[in-house]
Amino acid sequence: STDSLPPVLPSLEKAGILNKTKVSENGKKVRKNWAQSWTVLHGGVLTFHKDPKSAPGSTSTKSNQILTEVTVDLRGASIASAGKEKSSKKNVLELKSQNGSEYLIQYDTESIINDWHKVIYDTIRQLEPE
Ligand code: I3S
Repeated sequence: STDSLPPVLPSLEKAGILNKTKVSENGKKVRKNWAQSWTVLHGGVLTFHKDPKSAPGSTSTKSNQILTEVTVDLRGASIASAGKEKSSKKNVLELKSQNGSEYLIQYDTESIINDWHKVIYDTIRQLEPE
Protein backbone atom coordinates (compact mmCIF):
# COMPACT_ATOMS: atom_id res chain seq x y z
CA SER A 1 0.00 0.00 0.00
CA THR A 2 1.15 3.57 -0.63
CA ASP A 3 -1.03 4.96 2.18
CA SER A 4 1.79 5.34 4.66
CA LEU A 5 4.25 7.16 2.38
CA PRO A 6 5.23 10.61 3.63
CA PRO A 7 4.07 13.55 1.52
CA VAL A 8 6.45 14.18 -1.35
CA LEU A 9 8.02 17.60 -1.11
CA PRO A 10 9.41 19.13 -4.27
CA SER A 11 13.16 18.78 -4.14
CA LEU A 12 14.06 20.69 -7.29
CA GLU A 13 16.24 23.63 -6.44
CA LYS A 14 17.94 26.33 -8.46
CA ALA A 15 19.34 29.78 -7.95
CA GLY A 16 20.71 32.51 -10.19
CA ILE A 17 20.43 36.05 -11.46
CA LEU A 18 17.41 36.96 -13.59
CA ASN A 19 15.69 40.14 -14.68
CA LYS A 20 12.12 40.33 -13.41
CA THR A 21 9.16 42.63 -13.22
CA LYS A 22 5.72 42.30 -11.75
CA VAL A 23 2.99 43.01 -14.32
CA SER A 24 -0.19 42.20 -12.36
CA GLU A 25 -1.26 42.06 -8.74
CA ASN A 26 -4.56 40.43 -7.69
CA GLY A 27 -5.49 40.30 -11.36
CA LYS A 28 -4.93 44.05 -11.82
CA LYS A 29 -2.26 45.37 -14.19
CA VAL A 30 0.62 47.25 -12.56
CA ARG A 31 3.40 49.33 -14.09
CA LYS A 32 6.53 47.39 -15.05
CA ASN A 33 9.67 47.92 -13.05
CA TRP A 34 12.39 45.67 -14.49
CA ALA A 35 15.18 44.87 -12.05
CA GLN A 36 17.89 42.29 -11.68
CA SER A 37 17.14 39.80 -8.92
CA TRP A 38 18.88 36.93 -7.25
CA THR A 39 16.25 34.24 -7.81
CA VAL A 40 15.91 31.09 -5.71
CA LEU A 41 13.68 28.06 -6.24
CA HIS A 42 13.31 26.02 -3.07
CA GLY A 43 10.56 23.82 -1.67
CA GLY A 44 8.04 24.76 -4.36
CA VAL A 45 8.48 28.47 -3.73
CA LEU A 46 10.25 30.98 -5.95
CA THR A 47 11.78 34.00 -4.23
CA PHE A 48 13.26 37.12 -5.76
CA HIS A 49 15.89 38.95 -3.73
CA LYS A 50 17.18 42.46 -4.01
CA ASP A 51 20.91 42.81 -4.37
CA PRO A 52 21.62 44.73 -1.13
CA LYS A 53 24.47 46.59 -2.81
CA SER A 54 22.02 48.08 -5.33
CA ALA A 55 19.61 49.22 -2.62
CA PRO A 56 19.69 52.92 -1.80
CA GLY A 57 21.36 53.80 1.50
CA SER A 58 23.48 50.67 1.43
CA THR A 59 25.61 50.30 4.53
CA SER A 60 28.25 47.82 5.60
CA THR A 61 25.71 46.00 7.77
CA LYS A 62 23.21 45.86 4.91
CA SER A 63 25.75 44.71 2.35
CA ASN A 64 25.90 41.16 3.69
CA GLN A 65 22.15 40.74 3.91
CA ILE A 66 20.16 39.25 1.07
CA LEU A 67 16.74 40.84 1.22
CA THR A 68 13.76 38.78 0.12
CA GLU A 69 11.64 41.00 -2.05
CA VAL A 70 8.97 38.75 -3.55
CA THR A 71 7.77 35.23 -2.80
CA VAL A 72 5.77 33.25 -5.36
CA ASP A 73 4.11 30.00 -4.30
CA LEU A 74 4.28 27.76 -7.36
CA ARG A 75 1.29 25.64 -6.30
CA GLY A 76 -1.40 26.28 -8.91
CA ALA A 77 0.88 28.63 -10.84
CA SER A 78 1.58 28.57 -14.57
CA ILE A 79 4.70 29.30 -16.60
CA ALA A 80 4.91 29.96 -20.34
CA SER A 81 6.97 31.78 -22.91
CA ALA A 82 5.66 35.34 -23.07
CA GLY A 83 4.22 36.54 -26.35
CA LYS A 84 5.81 39.46 -28.25
CA GLU A 85 3.04 41.76 -27.00
CA LYS A 86 4.18 41.26 -23.38
CA SER A 87 7.68 42.68 -23.79
CA SER A 88 10.15 43.87 -26.39
CA LYS A 89 12.87 41.88 -24.62
CA LYS A 90 14.02 38.44 -25.77
CA ASN A 91 13.71 35.19 -23.80
CA VAL A 92 10.82 36.31 -21.58
CA LEU A 93 8.77 33.95 -19.43
CA GLU A 94 5.38 34.75 -17.95
CA LEU A 95 4.74 33.39 -14.45
CA LYS A 96 1.19 33.55 -13.11
CA SER A 97 0.49 32.67 -9.50
CA GLN A 98 -2.75 31.22 -8.21
CA ASN A 99 -3.57 34.47 -6.37
CA GLY A 100 -3.55 36.53 -9.57
CA SER A 101 -0.04 37.97 -9.50
CA GLU A 102 1.87 37.89 -12.75
CA TYR A 103 5.61 38.32 -13.31
CA LEU A 104 7.84 38.46 -16.34
CA ILE A 105 11.27 36.91 -15.99
CA GLN A 106 13.98 37.40 -18.58
CA TYR A 107 17.62 36.78 -19.35
CA ASP A 108 19.56 37.43 -22.55
CA THR A 109 21.19 33.96 -22.54
CA GLU A 110 18.55 31.62 -23.97
CA SER A 111 19.88 28.44 -22.31
CA ILE A 112 19.57 30.05 -18.87
CA ILE A 113 15.92 30.94 -19.49
CA ASN A 114 15.26 27.46 -20.94
CA ASP A 115 16.65 25.87 -17.75
CA TRP A 116 14.46 28.08 -15.54
CA HIS A 117 11.41 27.36 -17.72
CA LYS A 118 11.94 23.61 -17.33
CA VAL A 119 12.62 23.59 -13.59
CA ILE A 120 9.65 25.89 -12.81
CA TYR A 121 7.38 23.83 -15.09
CA ASP A 122 8.51 20.55 -13.48
CA THR A 123 8.00 22.00 -9.98
CA ILE A 124 4.47 23.19 -10.83
CA ARG A 125 3.70 19.69 -12.18
CA GLN A 126 5.04 18.05 -9.00
CA LEU A 127 2.80 20.26 -6.87
CA GLU A 128 -0.34 19.29 -8.77
CA PRO A 129 -2.66 16.79 -7.12
CA GLU A 130 -2.57 13.47 -9.00
O1 I3S B 1 4.88 47.10 -21.59
P1 I3S B 1 5.51 48.45 -21.64
O2 I3S B 1 4.71 49.49 -20.94
O3 I3S B 1 5.94 48.86 -23.02
O4 I3S B 1 6.81 48.31 -20.74
C1 I3S B 1 7.93 49.14 -20.82
C2 I3S B 1 7.88 50.20 -19.74
O5 I3S B 1 7.70 49.61 -18.47
C3 I3S B 1 9.15 50.99 -19.71
O6 I3S B 1 9.13 51.92 -18.65
P2 I3S B 1 8.23 53.24 -18.62
O7 I3S B 1 6.98 52.77 -17.92
O8 I3S B 1 8.99 54.23 -17.79
O9 I3S B 1 7.98 53.66 -20.03
C4 I3S B 1 10.36 50.10 -19.50
O10 I3S B 1 11.53 50.87 -19.52
C5 I3S B 1 10.41 49.04 -20.58
O11 I3S B 1 11.51 48.19 -20.30
C6 I3S B 1 9.14 48.26 -20.67
O12 I3S B 1 9.08 47.42 -21.79
P3 I3S B 1 9.79 46.05 -22.10
O13 I3S B 1 9.44 45.82 -23.55
O14 I3S B 1 11.25 46.28 -21.89
O15 I3S B 1 9.26 44.94 -21.22
